[in-house]
Amino acid sequence: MKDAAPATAPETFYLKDYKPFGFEVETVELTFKLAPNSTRVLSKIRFSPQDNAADPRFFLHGEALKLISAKIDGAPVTPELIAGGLICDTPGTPFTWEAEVEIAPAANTALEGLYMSSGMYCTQCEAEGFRKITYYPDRPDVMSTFSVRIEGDETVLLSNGNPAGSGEGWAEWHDPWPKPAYLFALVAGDLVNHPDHFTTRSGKDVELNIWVRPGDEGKCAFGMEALKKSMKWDEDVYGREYDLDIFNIVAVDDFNMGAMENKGLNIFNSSCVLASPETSTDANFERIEAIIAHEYFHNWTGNRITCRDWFQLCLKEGLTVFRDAQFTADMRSEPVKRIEDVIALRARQFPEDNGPLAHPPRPEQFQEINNFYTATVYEKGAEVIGMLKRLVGDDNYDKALDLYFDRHDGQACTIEDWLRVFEDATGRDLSQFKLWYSQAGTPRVKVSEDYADGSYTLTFEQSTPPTPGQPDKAPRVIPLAVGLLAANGDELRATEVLELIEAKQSFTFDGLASKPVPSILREFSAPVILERETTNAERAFLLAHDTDPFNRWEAGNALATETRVTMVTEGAAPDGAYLDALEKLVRDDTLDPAFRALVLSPPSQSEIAQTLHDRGVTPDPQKIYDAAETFAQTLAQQLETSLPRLYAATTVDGPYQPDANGAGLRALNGRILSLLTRLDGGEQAARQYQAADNMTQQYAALAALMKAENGERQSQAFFDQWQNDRLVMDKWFALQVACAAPDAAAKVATDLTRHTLFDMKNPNRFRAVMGALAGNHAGFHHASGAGYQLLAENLIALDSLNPQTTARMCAAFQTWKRYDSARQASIRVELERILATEGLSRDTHEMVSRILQG
Ligand code: 0A1
Ligand code: ZN
Repeated sequence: MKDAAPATAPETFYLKDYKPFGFEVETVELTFKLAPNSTRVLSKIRFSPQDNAADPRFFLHGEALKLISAKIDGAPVTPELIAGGLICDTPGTPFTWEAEVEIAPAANTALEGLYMSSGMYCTQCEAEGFRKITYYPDRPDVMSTFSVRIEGDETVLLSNGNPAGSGEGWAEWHDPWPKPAYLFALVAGDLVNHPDHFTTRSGKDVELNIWVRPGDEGKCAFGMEALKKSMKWDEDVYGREYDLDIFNIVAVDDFNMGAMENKGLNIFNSSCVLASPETSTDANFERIEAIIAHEYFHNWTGNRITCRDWFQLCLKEGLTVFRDAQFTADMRSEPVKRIEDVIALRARQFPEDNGPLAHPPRPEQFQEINNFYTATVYEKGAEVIGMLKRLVGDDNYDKALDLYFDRHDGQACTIEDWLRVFEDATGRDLSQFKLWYSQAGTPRVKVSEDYADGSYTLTFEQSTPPTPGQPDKAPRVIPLAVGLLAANGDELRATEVLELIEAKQSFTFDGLASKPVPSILREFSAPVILERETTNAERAFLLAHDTDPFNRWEAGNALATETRVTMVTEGAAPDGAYLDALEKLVRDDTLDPAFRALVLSPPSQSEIAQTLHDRGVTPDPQKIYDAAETFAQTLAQQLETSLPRLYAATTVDGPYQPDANGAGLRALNGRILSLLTRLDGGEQAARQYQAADNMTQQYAALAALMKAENGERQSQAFFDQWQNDRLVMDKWFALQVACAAPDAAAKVATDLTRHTLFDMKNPNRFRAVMGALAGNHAGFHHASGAGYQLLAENLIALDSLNPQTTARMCAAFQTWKRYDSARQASIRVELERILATEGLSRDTHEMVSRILQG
């Protein structure tokens, strides 16, 4: 089921070329006769030509389909089969198209269209997978109601919408809400369910189910609670009610992404829904809650209001990520969620935005849309909405959203529609703001300050480095949340949002008795890089006193970065003042443990490499690794006398609960344990491992022990205990590689690819090993080039099976221009080797070409 190799240069699609489809699709009726190697799909589709349909011929997408028969209004027709679909004459008046095609789900390792995973049938149609199921106008602006009949031997036969009848070996479904084909879904398998129900605020009873393979039914309760909380939250906060009689979630083992919001039938990567205290960590629980919410929230932002075309992807994804972040903040801790999101943004989106793959949240061209499910579209797309909300204010945001739902329900929309809603609701001109959607790159905001006669002036200068295809950028609207502190820590000015609209602009605060300490970009009010000359003393002051929790953490993060940079570049010892500040903070029991854990978590080695590169220093991965080790060892020694007390004080008693408070304590406890292990050789960690009744503590202990003497033995014990649990085994695979020393990482990963439980066709397992390799900074970038070579070999092997996952993982090479010429040369060899692979997919071809060119 591999995509055909691009014989010539692959076709590029442009936003500016958008044209509506010439026909309306009134109804779609599908019948599936399931068989692993020869599923028959019968379609009966009612088309009516639109006024603008000058051409009576129509084009339907179709890929990897065997056409058995086609009819128009009951009479056989012979369409012209072309690459990517078919062309057929039509009567020029409303007509019924009928086709029968054959497909082979068991051979579909690309996991797009209808495929099989562990014996069950399932589908993935976003973005353009429906065309692998039958001939159809597979574009999001073509919306229709679907009726589906499934014939198969499986005990559970599911599709979108409401059940419309069932019997021995068949089931029928009807979805009353018009939808694009990318939201179509079908599942058939011998599954078991975890049932529940939810009463909507208007009193409608909705049947809820989580469907899983037998044996997994004990891992559904948490996901179900998350679903009910999401349904309630969307009613309370956005006024959005669920709109079908039933909501089904299915867990599948083989899935390219996290989950999919198919109408009424969400399909989840099992790693993103199955949870139990024994097998899932706190981080897993939090992620599962967020993804369940994300998919559920799509019911309104994505499904009821969808995208006109795939260039508008961030319309649904940015908004839905923003909504799920609000939900998590409400369910857990707002500042902690914000800090976590900014860490993730810097780790995933900043490298993208500042490298060869940079693109605007609304791209203007693509070869393969699957390559644009990116951190920029999702996370930066959400940041843009956060800025909009900050600029118009909370009440106006609510007003605009109400108008959006009222005005556009049932439509396929654009970013222009979205912004017009805000303009109409608030009277504000958003033409400059719109640049956030069209310009790539992370803006730099340089700050300078001046104080005289009680007046304090902040001057900001914005600029954005060139990105592929965009050498020059216009100034954007940047909301800068700023507060001012007095030297004793008192807040002189509460947070105020300054609107930077010029390339250079000043703001003055009057009536100040002395020069204040500014706290700029509070809550990370815009996705920019702030450049300001400051001192470690001032950073330490903000770490101790800032009233904005985000900026408090940010000050600590900046101190950590500075320390690490001077260790790498000057061979300096860890900064004593910073170590003292950290110690004080860690011991401050009045602070939220989750916050303390975050302050204690060092910036990633990759982030240090980026900082060095930004400052004109070529990063040496081994030196960065050594500095990280030295710093952790020094910190452990500094805290030596307090560690046992802190460990005891942060140990959670009683049965495990995956709530935010417990998770925060355990996060801090885990950080302390890893420091303690550096001093006691793993004694405490071994005790914790033995005593642990939950995966969070078991895993934390194992991770700490991996570098200690008995790491290997412990890892074997973990394997023996969990070898039959797929999701826990993914953790085991990943941890081996993540913890490997720089010169051993490639070898460890190579051995793991030869392990009997390694399965390249399972994206989770592939990512566990190869993703961990790419994430082991010093190991991946080891001077031998072995890491690069191993990843390239595995990407080449995977490409013929699963182009989508291969292409996504090519991004591991996107930072290659940061490194020295020898490393760049080794990476270039690997990228060119991938590109020269015969039959390379369009997906991977596009990614590697962009990385090489940028
Ligand atoms: N829309 C889903 C993510 C998703 C996207 C593409 C997929 O296959 C190419 C699968 C899932 C979401 O945002 O959760
Ligand atoms: Zn989404």
